[in-house]
Amino acid sequence: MERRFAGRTAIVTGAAQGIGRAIAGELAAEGATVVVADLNETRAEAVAKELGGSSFAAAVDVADEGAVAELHRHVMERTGRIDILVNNAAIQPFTPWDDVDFAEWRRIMRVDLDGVYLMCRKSSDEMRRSGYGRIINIASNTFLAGTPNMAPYVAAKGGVVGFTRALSTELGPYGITVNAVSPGLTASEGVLGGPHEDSFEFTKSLQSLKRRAVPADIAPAVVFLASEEAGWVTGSLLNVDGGHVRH
Ligand code: NAD
Ligand code: 4PL
Repeated sequence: MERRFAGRTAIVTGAAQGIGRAIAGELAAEGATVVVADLNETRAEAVAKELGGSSFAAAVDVADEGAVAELHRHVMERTGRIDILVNNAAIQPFTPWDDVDFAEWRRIMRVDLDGVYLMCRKSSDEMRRSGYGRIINIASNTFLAGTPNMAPYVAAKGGVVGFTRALSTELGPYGITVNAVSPGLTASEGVLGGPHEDSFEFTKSLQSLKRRAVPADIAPAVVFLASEEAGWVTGSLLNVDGGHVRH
């Protein structure tokens, strides 16, 4: 196994399960010290243990400015560096748009958009100091498709793509790349057993590739963008959805 990430520290938010967990696994397998950053501390601890090596768990609510600052203090104290940030944590509610009240709209924005801002704001300070960084924001193909019953989520993910482009401009001069990946419907723990489970058959009919995506289908694209080899790619959106929206 190649060890492209030996000596690197990678923060992966929402890594206690699903797509984040798959990304954390691939980065750790190639030598990264992965910070399994998640609201769910118990599951994050279990994943960190499974990753082994120098990886560790950290409890964080990405929507809480103080908690994000504390996470960064903790990671810097433990590893002295932040090379890779994967903003993967998000909530994916499914509600007819006119049943979403303003409080619910704000809750989704806080986690899915503000959380990405808060994490980028703090991690990029450390990346600027070292003159190297890789930021990968997990968007969604719902932004490209305008998927029904997810209006606040689609809006937040559109914000993530816009912020990715703006931040790539701001951080390029410091040797930091900023990219986004947009998965399509994927069988994560969060999706299985939830309201999106019923969408698999219809989504499969729209995809070029006729099966369900699993987290392992998404992780390699993220790992590529986290690698040194992706150094000339920035401000991009890489769509990974089996040919659903064909972006
Ligand atoms: P999931 O629901 O299975 O897991 C999400 C993880 O994030 C959980 O461990 C949860 O505890 C954590 N989390 C939630 N809110 C948090 C917060 N405020 N702070 C810290 N951690 C928090 O998710 P998934 O389906 O694997 O999705 C991962 C990413 O991929 C998300 O950004 C999602 O929007 C995106 N995505 C998913 C799909 C899909 O179909 N699964 C499709 C496109 C995009
Ligand atoms: C196509 O990001 O991309 C449902 C739920 N269907 O969260 C998503 C599709 C969902 C998606 C998503």
